[in-house]
Amino acid sequence: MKLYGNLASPYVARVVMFARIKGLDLPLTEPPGGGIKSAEYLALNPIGKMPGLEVDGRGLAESSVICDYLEDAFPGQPGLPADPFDRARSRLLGRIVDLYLAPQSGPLFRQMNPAARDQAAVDAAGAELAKAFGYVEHFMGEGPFCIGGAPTLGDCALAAHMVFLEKTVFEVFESIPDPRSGGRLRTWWQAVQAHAACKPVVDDYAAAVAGFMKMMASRQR
Ligand SMILES: N[C@@H](CCC(=O)N[C@@H](CS)C(=O)NCC(=O)O)C(=O)O
Repeated sequence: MKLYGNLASPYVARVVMFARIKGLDLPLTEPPGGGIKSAEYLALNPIGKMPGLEVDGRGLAESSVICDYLEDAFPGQPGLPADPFDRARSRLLGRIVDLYLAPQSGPLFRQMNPAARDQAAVDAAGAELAKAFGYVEHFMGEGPFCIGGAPTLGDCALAAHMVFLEKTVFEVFESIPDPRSGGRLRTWWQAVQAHAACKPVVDDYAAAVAGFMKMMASRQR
């Protein structure tokens, strides 16, 4: 089994963290043919995005689906809660990330350059992010993790995306606050940072995104 991609992607970071909380040894591998648009990689995953998983020569795509596969194939150390409703809530948090948080990044990326910024567009995206964080907090349990006392799929999706937003939004747009400054998301983040499987992925991923942002800034000059 091979996990393709690199840690500059929040979707790859989601799967890497999920594999770690399950105690799986699943190192990241360079895509076959040298990249995600190579003929070899596209033969496995014609979507041409990372992550991709190869299992006995067969390809699988989409980070949450890959996590679901890992959970089914390696049930030993669980990556989802035991209770069916809690399992659904953990998955739902991943869906909220994908459907309501992630779509705000495109519009905000276009406003990166302060000299050419449309503040109304920033404010609109910021309002959508605030709404989405409200959905997240609504469906989180008491914690400290998203659902209970151990990290599950929802934590992996949210933690990776939170780091992405930290580097690409909260540190860039003064008007968009980091929701981890207080309340439930603060205690959640403290738990993520204190967890032996989550923290190294968070740190490695943060370094990768910081490098990407530095490169973007140097291009703007
Ligand atoms: N919904 C996908 C999103 C994956 C995705 O967008 N990956 C990006 C990296 S963050 C990618 O591979 N982009 C390359 C491209 O679109 O050509 C998932 O959950 O795996």
